[in-house]
Amino acid sequence: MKELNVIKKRSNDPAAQKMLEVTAEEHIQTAWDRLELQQPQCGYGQLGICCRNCGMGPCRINPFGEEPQRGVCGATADTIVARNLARMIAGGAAAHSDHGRDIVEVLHLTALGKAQGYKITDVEKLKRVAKEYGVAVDGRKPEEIAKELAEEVMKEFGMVKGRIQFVERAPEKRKEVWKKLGVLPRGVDREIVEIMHRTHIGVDADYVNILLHGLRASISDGWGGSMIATELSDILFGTPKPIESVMNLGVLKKDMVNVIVHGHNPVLSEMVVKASSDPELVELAKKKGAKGINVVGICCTANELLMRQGIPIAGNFLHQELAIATGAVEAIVVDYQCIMPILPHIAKCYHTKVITTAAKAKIPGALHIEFEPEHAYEVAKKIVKEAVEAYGSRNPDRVRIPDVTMKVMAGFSAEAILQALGGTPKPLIDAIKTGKIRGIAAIVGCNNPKIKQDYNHVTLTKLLIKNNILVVETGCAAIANGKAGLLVPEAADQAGEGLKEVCKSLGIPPVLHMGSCVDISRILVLAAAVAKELNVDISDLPVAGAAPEWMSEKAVSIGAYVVSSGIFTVLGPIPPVLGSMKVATLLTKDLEKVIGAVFAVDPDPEKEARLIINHIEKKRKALGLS
Ligand code: BF8
Repeated sequence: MKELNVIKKRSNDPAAQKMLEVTAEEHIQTAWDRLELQQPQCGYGQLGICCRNCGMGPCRINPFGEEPQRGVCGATADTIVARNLARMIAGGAAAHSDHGRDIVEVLHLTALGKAQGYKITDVEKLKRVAKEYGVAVDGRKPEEIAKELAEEVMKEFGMVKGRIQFVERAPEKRKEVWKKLGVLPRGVDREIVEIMHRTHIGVDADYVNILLHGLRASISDGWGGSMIATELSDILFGTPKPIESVMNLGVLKKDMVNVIVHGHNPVLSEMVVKASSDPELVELAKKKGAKGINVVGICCTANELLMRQGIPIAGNFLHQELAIATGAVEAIVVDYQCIMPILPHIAKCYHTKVITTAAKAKIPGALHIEFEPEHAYEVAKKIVKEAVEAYGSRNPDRVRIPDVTMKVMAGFSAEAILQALGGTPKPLIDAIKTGKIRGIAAIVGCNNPKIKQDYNHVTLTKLLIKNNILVVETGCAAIANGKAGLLVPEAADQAGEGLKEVCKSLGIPPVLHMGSCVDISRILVLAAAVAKELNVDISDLPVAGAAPEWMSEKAVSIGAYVVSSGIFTVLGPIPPVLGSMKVATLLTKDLEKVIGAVFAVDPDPEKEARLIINHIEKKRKALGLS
């Protein structure tokens, strides 16, 4: 069995620590074990200096300055590192944006009356977004507006219009920067495809040119695909408002059928939640001896459901294997992104069914029930029924649910934040001006077994709020801090005096949960609103970003569009760029002159906090604030 001190080094979360004892006892390998087995990891890969982009390779560059210094085609380390990083951005932007496209399709089908069980929930937002797209709203039914809006939004993906509508939401000064630099995105798919073209053998070899295009594609994610996913999800399922719930593995119930929804797109999970209260299925669950059906979430699909419906969250990325090992999960229902292909292998040790639902994301060993919006409710019922049927095979002797939960308050969409402030960002700006709030930090991103689970998120967040920096969060970062008790109004007691006073007067936590990873677009909208009110660029604001435990390509795209939006961003794990000092210098230094922000990298959360505090104070000074 793994020694306790090893387990404690793996996760900061008491529920995870408990489950790591169980997995060790049961000889179940987890991501942490597999990371150990991968050591030493490939040095060329870590530095970003291997290239597999053609059949003359794979090539690698000797990092010690000796031969080979070029690939077979003659590509240098600078070209190879830039190409590899750009391809990571393409992967991330594609994932977010394809998720966005799926939402557009469901909105379109809903408008046509062809999507079973869906409806347009936020008509006010539908009209607001439609107006941005020039779609007439007066005297029209919501369905008519939604149909035309969905068709207009669909054009954003190719290059029918040659520009992305939501980019107009950025402050004028930011758009000028993008225009001057030639990085205004023309279409979401266009920019992603162009990365793949440029990084093909024998196309773009200029590392600056490659990376600038990477930024362009990332902007098409943040201000395009991701923003589309967020805004259209709000129209379909409702714009989040402050809501209370609970987090961590203790949300699994010993005497109920437990269904975990995991992945990203709310079109599946919303319907699973609906089906779980279907009287026919509840009756069946009771017949099987359960008290009912308990739906909880993992990863960003969890955030989507928490934000709009207050559905409890079982955990973040590194909790997915541990949840199955509780022995209390009947089904883990997944769509796409951040789903470990190991899940069916672990589920085999229990009665758990892993159910894949997306045609584009099948996993060997899983049960595949294809999700179609046209028959959404029926399919969701079929999925939940599989879970209910599995309850009879549960072995009660193997059920070990850690008794760990934490209360949270979530639901802070940009609209909800503005509403809490009285309809304008002015009170927030005033608090920043007086120095009660020194600035705002967005902490986002994943878990990564290279870093003690949640430790960097929680340590960094605590240090920032203590220094009167309001923290906004999304994704697995928000779940980390929710589990740690920082997403409740009482957490204001851990904040500095000024932030504490503001939070207490508004009754809000010092750490605001703004949603899933595509919802980082909400943070962009908020930053743009503040910058417009002050008549400055986003890069002038006392604002910073951080991804202290990032691991996915989506996080790379996010980092790129956050920096492109003018926000200084600190990364925990080192990205694979150190094989080229020129690329590393461009990202951490030279970008400042052209785009007004840079990356910094530090795996130590205390140093990350210092970097952010210094940056915020520097920006305050430049704005003439004390
Ligand atoms: O999109 S934070 S591990 S779940 S990639 Fe994945 Fe990272 Fe979690 Fe959501 Ni975002």
